Amino acid sequence: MKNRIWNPEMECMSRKDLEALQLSRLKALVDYCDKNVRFYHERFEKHGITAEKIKCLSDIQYIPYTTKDDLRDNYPFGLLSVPQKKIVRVHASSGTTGNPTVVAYTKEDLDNWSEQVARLVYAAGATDESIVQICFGYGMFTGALGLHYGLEKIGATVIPTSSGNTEKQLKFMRDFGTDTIVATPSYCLYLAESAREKGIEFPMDQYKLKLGLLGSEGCTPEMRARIEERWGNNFFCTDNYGMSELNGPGMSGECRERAGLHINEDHFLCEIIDSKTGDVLPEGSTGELVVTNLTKRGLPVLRYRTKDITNINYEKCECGRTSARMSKIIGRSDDMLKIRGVNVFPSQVEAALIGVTSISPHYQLVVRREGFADTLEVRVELIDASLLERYGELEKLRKTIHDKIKAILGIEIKVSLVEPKSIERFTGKAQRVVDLRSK
Ligand code: DLL
Repeated sequence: MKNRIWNPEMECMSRKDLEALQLSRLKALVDYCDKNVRFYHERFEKHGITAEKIKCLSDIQYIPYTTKDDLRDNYPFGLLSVPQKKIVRVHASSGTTGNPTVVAYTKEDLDNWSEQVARLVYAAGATDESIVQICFGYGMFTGALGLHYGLEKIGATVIPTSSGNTEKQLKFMRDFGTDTIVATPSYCLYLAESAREKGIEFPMDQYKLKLGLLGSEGCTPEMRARIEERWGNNFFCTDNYGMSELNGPGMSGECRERAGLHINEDHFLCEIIDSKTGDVLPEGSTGELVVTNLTKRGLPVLRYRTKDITNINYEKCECGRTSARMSKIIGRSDDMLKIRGVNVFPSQVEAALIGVTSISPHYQLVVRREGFADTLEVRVELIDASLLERYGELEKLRKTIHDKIKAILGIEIKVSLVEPKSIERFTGKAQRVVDLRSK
């Protein structure tokens, strides 16, 4: 399939023109926040920041970071920059503790958001002929409505099935001839497995799925290969990244080259920082992504600390776009597990597991404190329960998995092989880690 570009003027801009646009938008945003958001006004005053003092993009470093706690402390509407009557939509993302993070959109914000998503879904291969089933939960989560509006913008036929009810999802897929799915990678895989289970009644060739617009959680290349193989029929999926505080989906996504996630740089100014020291890192470094949403007006965020670990490549892509590309998210600086001094990301374990035969791709990491040491148990589901009765084979499999994970993480772990379907399934983001250390 040829690489198609929704908005060539913006997506293929020269870096010089792009940076000039970013600078003028940054100055306008600083001025806007200064005049309209007390929180930013007070911060700017304290640090002597004014729009006139921003002379080049790197002057952004004089602006303090905004964090999730800042949004929570101003719950629900303390960071609004317009009277409530100008707000046309509110979303929220729940955290593990404290108040949810509330985000709000003006009419103009929704238009920008749809444009951002339209570019990415078009780059992935969706068109006005696509029939798209959105299996993200509609509600306070930004995923469903974000993709919904962007896909409608390009003229696709949108089927808002929302999350859950797997039987019905599969029925609509077959009956409506759905060719594109929007879901988390884990749910997309779960649907494929469920479709295969019903294989005799409804053979796989009854499904017309060709494209998966996946996102909202990590997906290793190995996991992606598994999803594509399970759906078969040349199913192709892309990784899409975003977060509620930055509108939702629409910040970045893969094109058909799948060589990094294209950032909508005219809207999002990105930096990579050292998450411990807060220092901005040189181009090409891996670290925490910090994003300024240059065009957001309802509830603007400046230098937002995403906690997501990635790196950015500024070279032109084979697809023709000049926009920078971020690598797949390597992990979060805060879901990163530190086990006996070693950083562990769930995605590393996933990469080790996929490719091992006889196990399903469902796994769980259980962290415990035993005495003074932290221990990691990796629970992995078998495909065939009868293996549990064949001790020799079971032990061999356990050792294979153990050695693979140990080689990657460099620490001792315990591997438990558990019965098929005993690890909880999620229709939203999968919860891979059970941390029992504080219990
Ligand atoms: O997950 C927005 C979204 C919806 C993106 C649908 C893509 C598709 P939140 O619920 O606020 O927003 O969660 C944001 O999810 O900081 C990442 O840690 C993680 N995340 C999102 N997309 C990816 C991805 C939406 N493609 C948080 N890969 C972010 C890895 C992702 N992690």
